[in-house]
Amino acid sequence: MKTTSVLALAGLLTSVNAHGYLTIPSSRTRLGFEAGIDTCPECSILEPVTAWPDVEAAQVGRSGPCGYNARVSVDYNQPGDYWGNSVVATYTANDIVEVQWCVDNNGDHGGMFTYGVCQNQTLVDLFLTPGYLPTTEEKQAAEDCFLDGELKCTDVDGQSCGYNPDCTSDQACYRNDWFTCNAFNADSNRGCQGVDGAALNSCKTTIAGGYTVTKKIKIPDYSSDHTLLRFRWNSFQTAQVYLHCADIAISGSGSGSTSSTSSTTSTIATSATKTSTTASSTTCTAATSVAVTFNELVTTTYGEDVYVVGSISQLGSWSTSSAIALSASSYTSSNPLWTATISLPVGTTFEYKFIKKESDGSIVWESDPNRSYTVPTGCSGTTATASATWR
Ligand SMILES: [Cu+2]
Repeated sequence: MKTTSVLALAGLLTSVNAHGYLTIPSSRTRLGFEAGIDTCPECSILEPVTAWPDVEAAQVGRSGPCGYNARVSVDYNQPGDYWGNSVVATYTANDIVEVQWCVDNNGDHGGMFTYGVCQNQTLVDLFLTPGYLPTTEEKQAAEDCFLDGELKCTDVDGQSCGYNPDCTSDQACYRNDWFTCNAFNADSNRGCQGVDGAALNSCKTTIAGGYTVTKKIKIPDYSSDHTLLRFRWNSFQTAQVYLHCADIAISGSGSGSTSSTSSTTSTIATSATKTSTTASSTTCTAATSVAVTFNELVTTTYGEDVYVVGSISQLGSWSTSSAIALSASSYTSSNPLWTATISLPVGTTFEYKFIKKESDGSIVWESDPNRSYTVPTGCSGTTATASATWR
């Protein structure tokens, strides 16, 4: 009986084909997967909708800009225990950064994808408020804002931005500001997996193994302590759109930059009460160092301790014997948090990893690649947080 039901389930999964999700920066979906709550991160699907050839036609409905996974009944538009409460990456305005999603071997539907940042903080705050689930109207308003805040392929100097081979010049999909997968039926380097041409299982999916899809985006000239990067993939083959978001911060690009939090009057109900901290436009004493809190979710056993080690002297210059110990004072079985706060010079960019030290003295490293971080600039008293989950 058990075997039969497993086979039936496998058959179902195969018939619906799956799919893809945002992995770098860590999307809420990825965090849900790593926490064991989401058993199929590539299965958050908006369907059936018009996904092609008009890539902007679909209304996002319940899926919203962050995605709804019907398989596990998780709505990523609302912060959960493991996502949405802190940022996973801090970027600097106008920086060029690499982002990545993961397409499943069994569900590479071709098509096009895009990234976006919505610069209406009031609207985004609805998606950052614990206990608040945005309405369908609010989800659509946010998605419209993400489309307005598109991070165009063509904004990155030197990046090649092609047209989709499955799209003809008279169709709405004929645009190279979105990123494109290769031809759906190409003999080699087909579809989205052909973008990187990476090996099977270069990223994690749960159905048939994943392939990375990597591109560069330009972070907008905007600043926010906590906002969202939205990823959207429109399928060529199926009537499906895949939506995911990651919690990020964007620090201003230069001296004297002020928060560009939008004060536009929103036409939708703003039932949430959370407000973000906005930088004062009055002069302040510039911070020379910032207290950076490193939060790592990692389940440990008695006798294991967690440390952070990195490329700068404050983090031990990669020497595990000089690594900084994290505290387990807030650790619970449902929220296995290790944390440490370290004062670091503003503007410092470094790489780092978390490590576990076993009771016998042996070291367990996180898997590659190294994490990276840039200490934000700001007024004296500025603090920052780098949150992660063991990998
Ligand atoms: Cu699929």
